[in-house]
Amino acid sequence: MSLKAKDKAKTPEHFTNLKTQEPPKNTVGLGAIKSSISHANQYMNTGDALKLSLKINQKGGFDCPGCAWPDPDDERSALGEYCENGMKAIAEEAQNKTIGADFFAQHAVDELATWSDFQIGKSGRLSEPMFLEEGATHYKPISWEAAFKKVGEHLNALDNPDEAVFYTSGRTTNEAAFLYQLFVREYGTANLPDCSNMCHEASGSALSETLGIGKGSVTLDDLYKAELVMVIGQNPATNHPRMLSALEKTKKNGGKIIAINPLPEAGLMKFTDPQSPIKMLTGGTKLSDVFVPITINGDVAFFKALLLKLLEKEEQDGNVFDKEFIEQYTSGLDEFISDLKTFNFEDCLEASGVSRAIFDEAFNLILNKKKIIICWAMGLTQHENAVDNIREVVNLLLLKGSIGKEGAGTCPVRGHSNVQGDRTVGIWESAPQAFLDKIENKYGFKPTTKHGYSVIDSIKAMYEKKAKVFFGLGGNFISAVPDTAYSAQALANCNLTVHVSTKLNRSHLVTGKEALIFPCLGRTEKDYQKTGIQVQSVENSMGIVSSTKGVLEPCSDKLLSEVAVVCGVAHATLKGRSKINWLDYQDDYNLVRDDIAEVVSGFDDYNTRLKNPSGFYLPNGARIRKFNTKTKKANFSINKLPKWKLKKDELIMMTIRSHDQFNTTIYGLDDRYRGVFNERRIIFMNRDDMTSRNLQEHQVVNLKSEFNGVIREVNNFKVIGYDIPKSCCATYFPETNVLVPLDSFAHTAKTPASKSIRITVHKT
Ligand SMILES: Nc1nc2c(c(=O)[nH]1)N[C@H]1C(S)=C(S)[C@@H](COP(=O)(O)OP(=O)(O)OC[C@H]3O[C@@H](n4cnc5c(=O)[nH]c(N)nc54)[C@H](O)[C@@H]3O)O[C@H]1N2
Ligand SMILES: Nc1nc2c(c(=O)[nH]1)N[C@H]1C(S)=C(S)[C@@H](COP(=O)(O)OP(=O)(O)OC[C@H]3O[C@@H](n4cnc5c(=O)[nH]c(N)nc54)[C@H](O)[C@@H]3O)O[C@H]1N2
Ligand SMILES: [Mo]
Repeated sequence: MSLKAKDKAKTPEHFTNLKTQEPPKNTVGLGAIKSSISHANQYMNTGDALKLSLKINQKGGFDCPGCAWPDPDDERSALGEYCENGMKAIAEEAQNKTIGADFFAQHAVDELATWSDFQIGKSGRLSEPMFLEEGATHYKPISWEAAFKKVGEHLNALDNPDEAVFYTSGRTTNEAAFLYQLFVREYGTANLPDCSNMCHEASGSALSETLGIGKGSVTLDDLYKAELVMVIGQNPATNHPRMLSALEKTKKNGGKIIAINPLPEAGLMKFTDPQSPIKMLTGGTKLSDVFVPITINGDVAFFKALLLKLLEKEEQDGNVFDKEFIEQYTSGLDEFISDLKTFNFEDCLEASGVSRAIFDEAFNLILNKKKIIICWAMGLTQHENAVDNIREVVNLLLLKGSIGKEGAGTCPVRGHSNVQGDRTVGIWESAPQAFLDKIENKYGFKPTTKHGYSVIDSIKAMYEKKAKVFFGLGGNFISAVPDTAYSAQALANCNLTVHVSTKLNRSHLVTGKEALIFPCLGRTEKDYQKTGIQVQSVENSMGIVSSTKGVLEPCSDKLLSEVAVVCGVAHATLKGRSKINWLDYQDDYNLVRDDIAEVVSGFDDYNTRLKNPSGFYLPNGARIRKFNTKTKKANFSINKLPKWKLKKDELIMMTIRSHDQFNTTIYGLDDRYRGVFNERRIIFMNRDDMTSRNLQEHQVVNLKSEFNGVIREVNNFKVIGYDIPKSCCATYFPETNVLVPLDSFAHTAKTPASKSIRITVHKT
């Protein structure tokens, strides 16, 4: 009997032999170098590893597929501007093992689904297009031509283009992303959910409304010049390691750092730059001046406590707020202040879970600073009140006039290496009308003005059989999305699921009636086309667009670039009725960039400017105090305290990344900086919460979440006593996505609330 979709979607529940030790007090240094070399050695040959390490993030080299942190403008390390986890990302992509017809003939889909994500990822690079026929147990090879035709037939057979969903993950380059959204719009829908919906969507919503641009406002240079950097809900040592070098510079220039996080993440404490031999010997830099161990989702409360005390001081001394800035550039101060006054300081502080002593330390650092940067990531964006979290961050910056000047501003730290660029060039289910008008002017078809499905809406639509074809440009949809069992059924309800991928992942195993795998080139590989090797481009977290060009030979001659895949699908689907010569683009990506230059603001002379080895900055209103909001000013906002209360026995759980994973790609089974080795099925708990439940270290438990009367359950996790606030706990994603309710998401942004899930812990 074949496995049900929900069983294939779940990660296997067996243990891999947990070992724990005290978490280290310092990050990077020798451990990181050892770990990156061992990853490179294990999966790549030495020549390739060396070639890559010399070209990564170098001018004229390729953009690291690891994260979206920007490259220094002037002084890139000759050793290679890389980090341990960047090295793991490229070792994973550039591994020398490939899988094709033989592998899939040997392993049935049901068998592969019983493998762990770690095993699935280590099977090798996908090397040829594969097709899973209806009712078949194994994928079989298919030619590109037949595969494109199949997609076209399915899309053209739908009653309405809105019955198809086109997902994007944030590694897709600007060129591929632009063509993809163009195809989707010409086909007739705006169903363009993307990983950003699960990531920084809440930042985009809050920032657009308050500052008129959905992106951050600072550059690396600002970070170096800030008097104070606050790092909130972010674990840079693991997820943006090169940020630590920037923070070290902030400190060297006299800046202070406050970290706000339920976990004392090692990287927030102390850092040793692996590229500085002297630092390696002398033991590194202390990073955080104040560490605030906040309770999960206590951020609005903590900010309100700060704002109340700042207001009190301003009323006393009159020199805390930047009144000139407020007067000239902002709107809504009076309403904001009168609302703030309705809150009680003690209540807010209590709700934040922070002691008065630590509050005072943080407050004193903020009080007189005029150049403040606030950085944040998923710890703020993945809550039901995520948009409020970020609007409250903006309130603080506005009071301090800390926006649109050197050393000050917003810094949402993006995840995927081109997630920001994808949105800029049109991957957006609710794109602005001005953009759609430009498409119409340029191409002569009228894109639908109806908003398309976000990730959550897409899942519901597939579940309810309103959407019948799922196409994924990159990513690992089933493992990334919430509510695994429901979402698996949603995919299984489709007529066709298609994934454009570099590596095998669980989404290839939880399929519609028919399924296709399209293997594509990765960032590290040379992209040969008719007019020669192609360059592509990406935008980093700070709005700099730069080129990326692979250096290795493709791992198989049957791979296509993402651009070529999109052109192939578009041609096969729209043939005859398209206004666009799709196949021309794949021969010469300069043509794509010429189009982007015409359609997307900020890209004039794209092809010429891309030749600048450091890339170019996109316009950013907030940076120059031009706030493109409804009021044409920066807006203060009014935010409520979140009102959830835990039931007796309930804990609030955040799903986080270990040090050895990139989202759903599991590089290894260790989480070195948290002292966890060889196991992912663990739950970090406060030791008092363990005692009150009579739980021992490494005891095996099952976890349940209840939401609107529905109970979700996962089995087999080992308890680890950890330095985490009471009533809070943490597990790794994707293992616990099963527990994340689909209907628990950020208001207005629909980011799944995967950092605040109420659970109960049960002995087995
Ligand atoms: N190596 C590596 N690099 C990556 C990724 C990866 O998986 N691996 N993923 C990439 C992607 S797509 C993204 S979006 C980023 C993610 O980067 P991060 O956001 O750093 O990733 P998370 O592991 O989700 O960590 C969230 C942090 O927020 C804290 N936190 C959780 N809840 C709260 C809260 O309520 N308040 C506060 N103040 N803090 C909280 C957690 O303790 C944790 O330190 O990294 C990118 N870079
Ligand atoms: N519970 C919980 N869930 C979460 C999160 C969380 O913190 N907690 N985080 C959310 C966040 S922030 C994000 S961004 C999403 C991530 O969601 P996704 O972006 O969908 O997931 P990834 O794991 O990054 O995708 C990995 C797959 O991408 C493919 N791939 C890698 N490189 C390339 C490439 O160059 N081209 C193509 N075509 N494919 C490639 C590989 O096949 C690989 O298996 O997950 C979200 N889900
Ligand atoms: Mo992300």
